[in-house]
Amino acid sequence: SRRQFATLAAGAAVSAAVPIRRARAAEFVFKVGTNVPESHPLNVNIRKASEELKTTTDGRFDLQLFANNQLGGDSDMLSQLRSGALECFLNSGVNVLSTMIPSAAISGIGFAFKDYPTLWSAMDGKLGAHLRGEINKGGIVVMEKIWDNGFRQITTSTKPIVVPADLQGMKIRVPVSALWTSLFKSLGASPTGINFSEVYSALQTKVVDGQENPPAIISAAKLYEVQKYCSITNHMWDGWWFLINRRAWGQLPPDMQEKVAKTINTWCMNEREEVAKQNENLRTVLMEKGLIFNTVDPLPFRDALSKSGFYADWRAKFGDKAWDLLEEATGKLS
Ligand code: X2X
Repeated sequence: SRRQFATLAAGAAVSAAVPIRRARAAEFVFKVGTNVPESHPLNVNIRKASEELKTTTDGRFDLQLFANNQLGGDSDMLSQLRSGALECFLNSGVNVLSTMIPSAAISGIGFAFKDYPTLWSAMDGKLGAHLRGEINKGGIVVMEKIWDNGFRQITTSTKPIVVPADLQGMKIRVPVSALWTSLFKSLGASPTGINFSEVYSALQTKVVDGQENPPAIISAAKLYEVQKYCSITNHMWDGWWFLINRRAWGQLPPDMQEKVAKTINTWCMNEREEVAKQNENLRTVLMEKGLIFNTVDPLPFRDALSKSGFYADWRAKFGDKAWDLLEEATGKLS
């Protein structure tokens, strides 16, 4: 029709005026959702993977990042992943993914991993393979390497946490997760499950007094604006699995699956380095922003967990087989 012709002509005039090469539409467009701000190494390295894949697949595969909860909070993104509305989602087995696959949460046991070497040998080894198996059984594809979030520290607006008694009755935000809630209840706190998308405002409006996250997130999400103290508890480690909708993954030809997996896992290794550096170095920066730091002796916290039955309860829930796999990496936990 004439109107269609007019529109086409206008479109042609516009593209002729803009000196860029017209990109061929990608054959496969995968959206990927994350829950942290753009500047976090998680997103920086997913973007790098995306650029590399654009080149190495000649534009056939387009990984489009939607960072910082643009697609909704973790609970929304998990639903979208399951329905296929979202092809990829970064989440840990301890976070909302555990509401669907409880057995994937075992890496979040309190004070399990003493340092990064212990942790990576477990997550890149038998424990990680077990966890990916559990996620696969739940109908979700998962990339081999887990992306680092880091060892977690407690921030509050009210007081530093030095001994377990300081947590008594404290209103603290935890992710939406039975294990996380149980951990902080066992330490005497009063935890509330809230998606990360709501954390800044929950702290600002004093719905909760504290939260717990690694320095890289405290910095990227500017939580120092609404928190005063940061206590180095290292109470648990957490990371993000790169999750993919099974049907979407099945549509990729095998050679492309291989290329995508390899690229994602390679940039993940770079992310791990950057996150570890940030979690180490950002302390000074955060102090300059006004956060008051204190170190913590973890032993009384671990004792409190043992006495409350935390380890025994979760061992019973996860089962001896999975628990033995965890303790093979960490040593005896209870
Ligand atoms: O929700 C959190 O606190 C975060 C961003 O660290 C996780 O994804 C576990």
